[in-house]
Amino acid sequence: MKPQSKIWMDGKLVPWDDAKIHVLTHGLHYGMAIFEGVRAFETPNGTAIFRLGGHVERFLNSAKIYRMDLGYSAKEITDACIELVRSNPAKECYIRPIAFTSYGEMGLNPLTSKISVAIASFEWGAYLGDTSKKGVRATVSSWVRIDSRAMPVQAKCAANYANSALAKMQALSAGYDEAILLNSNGMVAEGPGENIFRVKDGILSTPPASSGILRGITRDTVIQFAKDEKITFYRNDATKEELYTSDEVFFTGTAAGIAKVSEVDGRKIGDNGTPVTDRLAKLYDRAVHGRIKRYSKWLTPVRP
Ligand code: PPE
Repeated sequence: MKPQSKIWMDGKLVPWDDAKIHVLTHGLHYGMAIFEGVRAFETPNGTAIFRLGGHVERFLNSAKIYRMDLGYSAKEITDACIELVRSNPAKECYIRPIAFTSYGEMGLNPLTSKISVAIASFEWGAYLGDTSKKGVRATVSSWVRIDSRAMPVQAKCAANYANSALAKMQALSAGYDEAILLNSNGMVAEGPGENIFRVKDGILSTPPASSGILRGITRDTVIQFAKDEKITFYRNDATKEELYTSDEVFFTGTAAGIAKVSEVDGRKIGDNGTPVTDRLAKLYDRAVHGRIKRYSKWLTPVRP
């Protein structure tokens, strides 16, 4: 990781190397950390943060689900993200707000812990590499996606990512690039850090929120594109064999962007072209870089 100059920590900007916490930090031991992933892009009007409002809202909702009192309003978190990006050298960056139960007492009860809030920004290339040509080779994991009866999937909690990491390691060990997790009903849920879409006979679809997924902001962006472009779109459940026989499959996420899938468990996907994925990926690329006027409402300029 290439260091930036500042990190926002508990209300102020501190030098990158000083943003440290104690090894007995409560959240490190019990998984009590909620976080976001946001990106800032270069636009014709300078660096701008994409869909910051939606990310801050989800951050506050994650905190609410875990009964964490952040002590900062949506506006304060928003302003902190802007100030941070402005203070750091990168023109395009990934922004990681995180809130966690901090150092003080050990023992499971999180309610006695103080909550720390930090925001870091750093350069981070496409999560799954440049997939525009080769595409991602994915495999359906034997790890089942966490179920909202056990853990709230809608909260972006660090603990959820133990499930993701198990699936990711399994996929990599088997020689694939990425995992696809099914839910406890055996239906397609999502990737370890991405939502998933498929295209069959020109119809775009993605699993509904009720399938136990994180309601992705990139997923929402793609749904909005589909509406605007008059692409037929449904939220519906799919089995893994429906993925095997899809014309196109792609992942979406802030880190991953729109990442084309070229294979699922040895079945080639998209051999006959990926016109819908390519069209949506191109729109996404242009929208985040401020090149489409109707989507400029999604961009918060860092230097107004
Ligand atoms: N599902 C999961 C489980 C998930 O972690 C993400 C984001 C998404 C869907 C897509 O959500 P959105 O970014 O709002 O479109 N994963 C974040 C963290 C990845 C990481 O490895 O760290 C991200 O993409 O920022």
